[in-house]
Amino acid sequence: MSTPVVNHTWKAMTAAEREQFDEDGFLLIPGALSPDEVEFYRAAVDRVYQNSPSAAGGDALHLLSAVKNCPELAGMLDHPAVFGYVWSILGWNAHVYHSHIDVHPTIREQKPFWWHWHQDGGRQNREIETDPRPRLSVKLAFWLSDVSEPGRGNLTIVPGSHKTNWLVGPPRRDIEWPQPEGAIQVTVNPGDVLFFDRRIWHARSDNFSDITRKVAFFGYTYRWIAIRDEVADLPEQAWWDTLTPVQRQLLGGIGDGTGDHSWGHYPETTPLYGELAARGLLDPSYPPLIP
Ligand SMILES: O=C(O)CCC(=O)C(=O)O
Repeated sequence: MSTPVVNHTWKAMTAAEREQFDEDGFLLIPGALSPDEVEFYRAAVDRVYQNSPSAAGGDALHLLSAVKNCPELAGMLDHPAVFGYVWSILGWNAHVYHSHIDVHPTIREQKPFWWHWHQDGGRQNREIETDPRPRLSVKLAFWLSDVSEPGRGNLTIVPGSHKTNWLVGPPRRDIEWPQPEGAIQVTVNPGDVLFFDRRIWHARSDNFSDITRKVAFFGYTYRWIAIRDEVADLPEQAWWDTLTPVQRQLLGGIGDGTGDHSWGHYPETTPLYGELAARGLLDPSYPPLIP
């Protein structure tokens, strides 16, 4: 497993990007992956799909714990073309709490209606009382197939909806209901990355095209929020030692089991803090990045 070499300098998001992200709830980063990287990651995802029970019937695959199930994707965790967006928002005390690989072949027959619209975070949306809800997590979607036209299983979003707690929808998810006002299908090319606020109202859409949709999602949050992915046995895997310390942090593997991973008291033993400090990227004016 050797990921194509990428030469990107780590950089913080610009003030203009931060403003746009705050306003729209997402940023599209075109061409974040090189064609070689797209080929490498797509081949890895194809292998996972072919080895899954979905392959026999040409069914969709929605597989959680992306790196556990496809270690070749580890380079996406802290991909230098886009990781700066993550730490610029969350700071250094972060990990990946939820990730998934999605393969959606062509749909030949219309499926029964299902209202897929949601904000990420599950119970966070019921159990936190503020309006708007706090951001808490952000997500990167790495697109590996051509979704440059609507109807290809595009991610559908309502731009600017991330500070709205309630989206008008059906009384039950299986009751037909029109798309929310302002919804757009995000159009992307292989290698594009979408960075989004977990609160943006979003939904998967059906793929009626001949192109199988392939994408990997990585959700990042603070280390004091539990990891939903399966990570407990990762340090026992043969490939674990090939990861960088930052990648291991992102997969929950820092600390001696006494609790600091999920708390983050100690910047000096937290790899992402060390990397940002060494690169002069800590920022006294932004609380999550104060040196
Ligand atoms: O697969 C998609 O387009 C939607 C993904 C999604 O709903 C999510 O990342 O929460």
